[in-house]
Amino acid sequence: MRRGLIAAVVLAVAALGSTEAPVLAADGDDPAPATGLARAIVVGSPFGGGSDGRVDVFRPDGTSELLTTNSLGFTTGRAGTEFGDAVAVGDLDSDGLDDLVVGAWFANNYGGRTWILFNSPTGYAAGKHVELTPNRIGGDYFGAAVAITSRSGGRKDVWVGAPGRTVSGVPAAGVVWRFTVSSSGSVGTPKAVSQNTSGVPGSAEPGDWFGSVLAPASEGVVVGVPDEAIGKHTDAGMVEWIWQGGRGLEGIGLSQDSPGVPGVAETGDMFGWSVSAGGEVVGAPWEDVGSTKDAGGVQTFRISGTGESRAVAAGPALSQNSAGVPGTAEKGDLFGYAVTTGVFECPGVRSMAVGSPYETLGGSWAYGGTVAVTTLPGEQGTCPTRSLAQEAGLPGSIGAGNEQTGRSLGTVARADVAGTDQLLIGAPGEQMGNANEAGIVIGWTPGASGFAFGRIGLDGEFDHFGSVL
Ligand SMILES: [Ca+2]
Ligand SMILES: [Ca+2]
Ligand SMILES: [Ca+2]
Ligand SMILES: [Ca+2]
Repeated sequence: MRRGLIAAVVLAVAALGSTEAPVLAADGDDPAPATGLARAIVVGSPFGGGSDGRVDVFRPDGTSELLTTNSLGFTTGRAGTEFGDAVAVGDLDSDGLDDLVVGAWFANNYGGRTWILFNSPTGYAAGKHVELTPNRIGGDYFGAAVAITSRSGGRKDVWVGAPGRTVSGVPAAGVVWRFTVSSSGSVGTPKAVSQNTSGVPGSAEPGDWFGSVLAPASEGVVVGVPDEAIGKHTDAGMVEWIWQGGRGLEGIGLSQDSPGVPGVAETGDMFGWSVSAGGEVVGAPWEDVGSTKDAGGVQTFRISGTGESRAVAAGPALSQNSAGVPGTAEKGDLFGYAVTTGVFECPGVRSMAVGSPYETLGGSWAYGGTVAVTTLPGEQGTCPTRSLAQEAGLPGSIGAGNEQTGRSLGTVARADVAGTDQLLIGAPGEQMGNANEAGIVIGWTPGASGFAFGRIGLDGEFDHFGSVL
C-alpha cells in the first residue's frame, strides 16, 4: 500500500553483522503459508536478485511461483530495475483467477515499467502479459505505486503512480495514470491524473511526487502525498480520495492543517507515507510526539457515502503515547511507517495494524520493530489491543536486531473462517542463516505461534524479502 521514495535511504542506515539462528527451516522447504486463505500471498522484493527484483507467489493449494523479469521474458533496459517495488492483486478479466499488476519503477533509466500479469490455470508465467504503456520518459518512476479498484457496472481501474513526472513544466509534480479495464480484460486508453486535473485537490508543484503512494478505494483511489508542502512546510504531506463522478473526476484532499483534522502540518511529517485500503488509516511516521522526534503517528478517518455524497470525517489521531495504543513514543520509532486494516481476531470487529519498524527492542536491539493492533475507531465493539514483536507474540528471535518487523503490512481474506483476515507482517531485515538482511514474512495467528517464511529457494543476502506486501 505504500511506496516511499526515501525508503532506500532509511535502509542504508542499518547493516548490523551479528549472527542469529534462523527462524524456521528455510532454503526452499518453508511450509506453505497460504493454506486456508482466500487467495495467494504475493510478496514483492525489489532488492532481490541484485535489485533486479522478484515477486514470490504462495498459493492456498501449497504451490508457489517465482516471477522475475527474466522468467517472464521481459527486457527491461538496465540492471537494477526493482521489479516488484509495487504489487496489486485482483481479478481483472472476470475469469475467477486473481491477476497481478507489478511495477518496476527503476526500469529504462527510471522511466519505469508496469505490467498486468493475467493468471492462468497453470500460473502467471503461462498467462497473458500486458504492458501498460503511457507516454513516459526517464525519471517518471512509472510503477512506483499501483492499485486495482472496482467501479459499479463491473469495470475495473488499474492506477499506476509516476511520481517523477513533469506536469506543465513543473518537475517531479507527479501523475497517477488510470487504465480502465473491461470485464473481459481489455485495457483502455490511459488517463493522466495530476493535481492540476479538474476535480483533483491541490496544484502541481515541484517535488510533490504525487503518485508515490496509492491505496484502493470504493469507485476510486486514495493517493498519499507525503512530499506535499503545506504552506511553508515542505514534506508535511496530505492525502486525497479521488473517484469517478458523473461529470468527471472528483476528490477530497486533507492535511493536518485542514479544518476538523487534528494535529498541525509540520516540515517533514510525511503525512500520507502509508495509507490503508479505503484511506481509513494514514501514517505520518516522521511526526514528532511532543518533543520526541520522529516517533510517528497515524490519523484515522471514517468514509461514508458514494459519489457526490461522499464524506470523509477525521477520527482520532494516535501515537504510541495515546490511551489504548501499546508502547511509548520514542525518538525514531517511525510508528505509522506501514498500516493496514482487517478482522484479525474478533469476528465482526475490524482492527488496524500499525508498524513501527525502527522501534528498539529489549533496550538495545535497534530496529527490531513492533506492530500495534488496535480496534479501528468507530467500530461497534472492541477487540483486545496487541503489541506484537518477535519473541512477543510473533515467531522468530531478535538476536541481531535490524529485523525491521512491521516495515510492511498486508491483509489477506481467510477462506477457512468466513469474515476474518490474515495479518501479514514483513521483516525485511531478518537474517536467515548466514544471509544478512534476507527477510521474512510473518503471519500473526492470535493465541498461537503464527508462521514465518522466506523466499522461494535459497535465502538471498540483502534481498529484503517482504519489503512489499
Ligand atoms: Ca483473472
Ligand atoms: Ca501540490
Ligand atoms: Ca504534524
Ligand atoms: Ca516506542
